[in-house]
Amino acid sequence: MKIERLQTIVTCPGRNFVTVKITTSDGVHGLGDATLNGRELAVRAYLEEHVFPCLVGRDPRDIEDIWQYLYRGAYWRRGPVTMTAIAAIDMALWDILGKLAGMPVYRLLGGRSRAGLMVYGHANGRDHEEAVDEVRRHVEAGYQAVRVQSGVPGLDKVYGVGPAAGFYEPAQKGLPPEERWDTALYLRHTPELFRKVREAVGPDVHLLHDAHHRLTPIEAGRLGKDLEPYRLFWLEDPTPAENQESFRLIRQHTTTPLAVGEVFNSVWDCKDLIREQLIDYIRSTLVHAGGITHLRRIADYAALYQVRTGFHGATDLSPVCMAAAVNFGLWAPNFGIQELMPHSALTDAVFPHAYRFDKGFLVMDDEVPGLGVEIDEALAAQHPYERAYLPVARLRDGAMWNW
Ligand code: CS2
Ligand code: MG
Repeated sequence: MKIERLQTIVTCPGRNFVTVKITTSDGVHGLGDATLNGRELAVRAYLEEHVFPCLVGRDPRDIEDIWQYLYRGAYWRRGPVTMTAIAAIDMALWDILGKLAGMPVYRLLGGRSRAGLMVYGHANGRDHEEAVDEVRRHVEAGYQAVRVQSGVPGLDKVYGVGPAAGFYEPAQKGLPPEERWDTALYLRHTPELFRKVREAVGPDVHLLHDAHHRLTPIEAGRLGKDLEPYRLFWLEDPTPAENQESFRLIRQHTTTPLAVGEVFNSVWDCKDLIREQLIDYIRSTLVHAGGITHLRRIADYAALYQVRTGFHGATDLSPVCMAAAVNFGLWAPNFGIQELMPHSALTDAVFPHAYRFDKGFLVMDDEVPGLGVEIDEALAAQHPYERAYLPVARLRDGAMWNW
């Protein structure tokens, strides 16, 4: 059995997705998500120009050797483009292996550790009142965990808040929109938001918040401490994590659990955070951190230090990645929680899949071989790529900041 054909399928059913399709000499195909929000065509070029020619004729079942070949053989190791490309190949090969074995990928990993994956939804409001209403709506819809983001008085636009309650798609067509940021205003208003939310929904709903890389370590420690009365499930991306030791300072000041990692692309980005137990959840995801093969290593390393998974699951991760995440989460003994920003009906039509939302959990009932996701190539072709960028943030004085 050989890898016979490798393709990238770029489609934009409301937002851009890049999908790898690998077809074997036996006619079995597998899919992998290769979407890197705002840099989609860089990954496509890396795959088509530098990866695909090296894989034709290889045995698709040699998943580990192909992973090592693409990682060590690149010489220029790591980085989001390289590791997203490797991830897509890896997911597609696991999909093929599952189809060959006639079983879902979670069975190849070691079977079910749980019936379903607890998910958290996104309650976004332009002001506190709208955010509280959105939390209530999610609780009524069955969510047991809700991430809460709101506008900040004095700031026009804030990460996580769209033009209307609920919906939020950060990537914008055209050139990167510029947003103004003011940490002092954010630090003043955020604890009040959670006081109101906790008052509205009571103590049992898991509440999460994403600081989205915007604070310094001491500011993150202060916010974590100010949020302690509201007992968050986690405070996410409190500060940029290139300097992993900066989390020591945050940890000194707060017991609010910390989650980080959606922008990480290998275990080397989080090894010290995990080993020193500076975080509680690792968010690295299958599409940006080397696929199932590498995330298994990260999850097992994290388990040694009682760090749980909390995979990224925004709308720029396609249903292919989400299907892989559900398989992974059904198996992973140290699964923590899975982010779920539901895709649009059109995206779900382009990527029919076996996972589904059920009372606050993602479940996969049928024993669908492989990842349990497909792509409707004809429908995908009706929605061509449209360049789009994530916003950038500047401070009030105009200096670039972290979006
Ligand atoms: C966010 C994402 O879901 C999250 O936690 O950080 O919305 C992130 O901004 C986007 O995935 C970036 O493409
Ligand atoms: Mg985030």
